Amino acid sequence: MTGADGDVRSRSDGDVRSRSEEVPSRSEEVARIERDAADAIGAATTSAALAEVQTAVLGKRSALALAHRDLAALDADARRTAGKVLHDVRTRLETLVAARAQELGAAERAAMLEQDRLDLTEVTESEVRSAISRGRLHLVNQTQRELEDVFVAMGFTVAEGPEAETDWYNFEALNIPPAHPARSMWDTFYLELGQPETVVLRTHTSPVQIHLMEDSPPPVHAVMPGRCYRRETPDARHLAVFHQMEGLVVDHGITFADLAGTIETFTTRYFGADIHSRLRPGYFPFTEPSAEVEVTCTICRGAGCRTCSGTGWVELAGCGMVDPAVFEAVGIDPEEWTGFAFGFGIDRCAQMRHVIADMRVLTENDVRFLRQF
Ligand code: FA5
Repeated sequence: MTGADGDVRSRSDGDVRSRSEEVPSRSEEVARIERDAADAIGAATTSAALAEVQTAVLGKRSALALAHRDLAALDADARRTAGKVLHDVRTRLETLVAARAQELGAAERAAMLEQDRLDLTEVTESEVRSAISRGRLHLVNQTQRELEDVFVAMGFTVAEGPEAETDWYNFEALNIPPAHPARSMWDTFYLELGQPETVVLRTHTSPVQIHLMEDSPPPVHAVMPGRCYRRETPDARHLAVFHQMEGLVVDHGITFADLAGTIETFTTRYFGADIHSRLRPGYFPFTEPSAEVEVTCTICRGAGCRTCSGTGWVELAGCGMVDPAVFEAVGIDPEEWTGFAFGFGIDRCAQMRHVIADMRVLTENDVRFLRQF
């Protein structure tokens, strides 16, 4: 037996044997220390376990360190030779530890990356829960898209224009000069007064007609959806911020019959054949002749109620043949081109189609109402 205190130790029974018989030689002992240490290093399966093995096989209390201390008992020559052997063993064990540390570190990093990998296709429990309450388009936006689809199917393109308009686009080019009485029914919010131009929040989508005719020569077959603003006290059929779907057709030989046929086709496709619609003479400064499109009130089925102010009818749109003065304002020859225009209330269409007694619910954002659509 070897120990820190000498080459040979007496057995507990006090029976001392000769070195050659029972006690392993120094070199056998060192070989065993190296073998055991190498096995322990190879058996470590984590970096933390390896750190412990490193302390056990190379640290101050390791068998190797004790063997080194035993060298003191040897004479100078033997100490030098044995010291070199121990040094070489330490170097080899350190190399083994370093190699194993690299292996384990790489495996652990790979495992961590795998664990942290972001799987974008994975459906988590919270996603399943949120899918149940997933949002959707507001009824007005849904309606706008449905109206666009109906008109696109009829050969119209879709265009948009600004919500802040100069006085010229919102009024003057539409044949509504300053002080024209029609301005009072389209009173709105003024963003700038006069300097250099009056700028308003548009009261209707009709100014987009002007932009379109200025920007592209006829023929024109377009619808123009968008938000409008009016100085209005909200009630069952009116909002201060609402939406319109403008329509404009400019071509050769367009007549009122084309306008009436287009309106009829639209109302039948959007509301179904059961809805009763009519054109009633109306007045707009930018169309001549002009009309209003009305449908039987879907709330009372024509009997008269609060929503339709007791008339049994609800106005959905204004329309008419484009006034020659408008063509002249945008440089289109009214002798060559004719056209019609219309402006449907999108919120009003949604109201009648979905039988909503009071339009104000559209702006209240009550999800119990909105989630029905
Ligand atoms: C106009 O705004 C014209 N620009 C329509 C037009 C276009 C006529 C092209 C001729 C040619 P009016 O103010 O009537 O017209 O509005 C048209 C439609 O918008 C109404 O029939 C209604 O459906 C809707 N509407 C108007 N005011 C409101 C409001 N305050 N709240 C909700 N919807 C409204």
